[in-house]
Amino acid sequence: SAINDAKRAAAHKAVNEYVKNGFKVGVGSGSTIVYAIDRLAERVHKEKLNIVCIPTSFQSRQLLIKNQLTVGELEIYPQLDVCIDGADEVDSNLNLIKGGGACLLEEKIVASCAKIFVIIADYTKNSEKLGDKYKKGIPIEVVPMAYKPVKQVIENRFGGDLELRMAIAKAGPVVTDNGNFILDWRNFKQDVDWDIINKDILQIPGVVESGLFIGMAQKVYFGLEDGTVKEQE
Ligand code: DER
Repeated sequence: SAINDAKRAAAHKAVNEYVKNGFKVGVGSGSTIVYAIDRLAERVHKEKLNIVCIPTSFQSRQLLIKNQLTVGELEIYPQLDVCIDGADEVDSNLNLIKGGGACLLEEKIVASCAKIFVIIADYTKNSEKLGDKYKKGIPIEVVPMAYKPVKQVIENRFGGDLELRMAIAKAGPVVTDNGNFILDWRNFKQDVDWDIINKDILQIPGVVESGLFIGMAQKVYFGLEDGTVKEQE
């Protein structure tokens, strides 16, 4: 499909341009990263690259192992050369909404440890303002016992509405790789200073992490419908 071709084109370009021999590479989660892991495996095999990959979820860990890539942990490699990850939406300032796959906590930790944070995305993620394209809401990871007061505090203080993310292949709410719940915050005001709002939200007791990645990404590769790749810095 055009979207999968776009994901693949962006993923391959990012891996080709940012991964070098000897690198410690943070590897994101989701569907776009699958193409990046394929290309990493191809390059390691063809070029005999010696790289270590640090996963950001059970999903990316399993994919790395399946592709016979060397898996590392932050405990051994706390400084990474690059982190490559997808996004649910990218605004004109390269601020991101992430967490559509409920992997935002480890993704933000690993991204924060990398010298360069590179995003790979198809054209449907490219927007002017956060909320223009991604309508499922800003994911916020919370300690399960606190999800109701956190929901109320954010709705009262910032507006919109937050919904506890329910699982599909499991009864009850989604439980993240780190044992937490996800609240999806919809109908939020778009003309706001996301850096300030994000910092306020992270102070609310019970909030573990938000899917607002503000000022973190240095580069985005957008796969376009015509198969080309647009780069934004
Ligand atoms: O859940 C996540 O944070 C994913 O990285 C998400 O932001 C992008 O997933 P996608 O590549 O499947 O759209």
